[in-house]
Amino acid sequence: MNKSFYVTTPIYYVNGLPHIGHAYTTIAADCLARHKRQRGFDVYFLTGTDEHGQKILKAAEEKGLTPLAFVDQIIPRFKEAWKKLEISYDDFIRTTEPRHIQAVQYFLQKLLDQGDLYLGQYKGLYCVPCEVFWTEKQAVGGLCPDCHRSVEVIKESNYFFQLSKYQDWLLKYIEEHPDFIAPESRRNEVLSFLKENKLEDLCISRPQARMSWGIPLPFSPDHVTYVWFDALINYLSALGFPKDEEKLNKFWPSVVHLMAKDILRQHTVFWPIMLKAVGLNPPNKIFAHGWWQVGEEKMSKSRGNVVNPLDLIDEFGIDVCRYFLLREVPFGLDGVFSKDALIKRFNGDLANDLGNLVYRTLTMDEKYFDSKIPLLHEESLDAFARQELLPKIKNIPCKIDEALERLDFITALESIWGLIGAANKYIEVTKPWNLKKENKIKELENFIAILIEVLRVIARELLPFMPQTASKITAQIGSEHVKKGDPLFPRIVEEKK
Ligand code: ME8
Repeated sequence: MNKSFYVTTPIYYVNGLPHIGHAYTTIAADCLARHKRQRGFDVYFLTGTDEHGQKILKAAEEKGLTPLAFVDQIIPRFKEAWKKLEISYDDFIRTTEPRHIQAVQYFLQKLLDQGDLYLGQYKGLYCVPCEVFWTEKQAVGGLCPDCHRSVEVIKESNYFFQLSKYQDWLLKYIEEHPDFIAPESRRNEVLSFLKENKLEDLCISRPQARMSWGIPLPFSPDHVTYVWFDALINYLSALGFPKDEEKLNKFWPSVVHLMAKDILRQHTVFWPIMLKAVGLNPPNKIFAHGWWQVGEEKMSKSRGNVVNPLDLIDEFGIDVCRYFLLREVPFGLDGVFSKDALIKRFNGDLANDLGNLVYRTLTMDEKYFDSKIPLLHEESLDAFARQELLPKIKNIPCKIDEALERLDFITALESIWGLIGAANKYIEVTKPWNLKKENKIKELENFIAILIEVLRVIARELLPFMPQTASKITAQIGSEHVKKGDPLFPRIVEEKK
């Protein structure tokens, strides 16, 4: 039986269009999904949209539309963006779908029936744009600590979920499972939060009279579900929770949830406790990456400083964007987005290293062997090929597996570029034109054959990261003959500033 792998992105708010930040998480998830598929796993890759809550209601009102009409207009824009970025998701969940609403209502009813929910009075400071309640200590000067806008005082009767009951269990669970929250810095952050604070019970409803756009509580139609409680359950509703036991057993809990650090607390505190309460295991891994910034600021819709991934694709191509985002910044740290940095990667790693290797190899094969691919005789390879190329060819899959297990995209890519570098060096030290001059045809055949083998390995291993480039290379080195096309990455001449 195949092993299963489930990977998710956050479900994005649809009060704006996707930007580079959303594309980043989604590309990372896509890369993992493609990698695992390639290694024979049964993969379920989920993305989707978070469509309830005050933020969406407000955005719809501003456009003079009902919330559903508003979200229905935005969803195709998300799907188009993901299509353009070659995102190979298996499922796209919308929180307005019946399958999700049923799952949320089942969840709530179960919690109520087993005594985990109670009706109480809520008084709090609420940030409308962020949809988050803050304590007085957090909302310094009456401002939301995240977006720095004014918070509102809200008093109302609501349902609460007893998080506090599960605090000790959660702390112990995190301590005993070192790989559950990554990177390490985020794990430590959650651990100190849990050690230093007593969890307050979570207010999981909103009065319908104040905020009507949400999933009604099955036992109290005067209330709708708090949007975060609703949203987190998407990871289960996509698996057919609670009815589809087969799918659930197959993919839960072998899941990696990807997101940025802004929504770490909801995923590492609320979510595992919610799961525990309904008798399910926590997810295998929660990985919170860093933020793409523009200058000193986080890139975000509300700050209006976003880079549209579609514009970037039009200018540089999909694979260049994918490569840049995964290669430039360690997954887990913040990074500053700049076109200059992208062009530098393009001209260096892509044009000079990869593009040149492919083009030179195909050109030589065309010139020396009329595009026919010579046979490889491993036993008579020269010392450089045996010592520098063969071990790399053999070790790369394992190195990539190990690196991607840790979501270390850079190390995975570096192992591919290590082989690219070695192959380029091989061309320089071997000087094939001399082999030709000296009529050393066997050596020349082996030289080209091993380089083509290198390209094959590169195309295979690069596929999860740069699917278009990988297929182009594969097509160029067909079965018996090569088909040299144009250079893959013609250098970009930088404009003078
Ligand atoms: O939080 N850098 O949705 P959202 C990197 N609906 N990643 C970024 C980013 C940036 N500057 N900006 C956004 C929500 N992201 C909820 C999620 S899940 C059950 C509910 C990415 O539209 C990153 O993945 O605000 C971040 O966590 C997510 O978009 C937030 O998306």
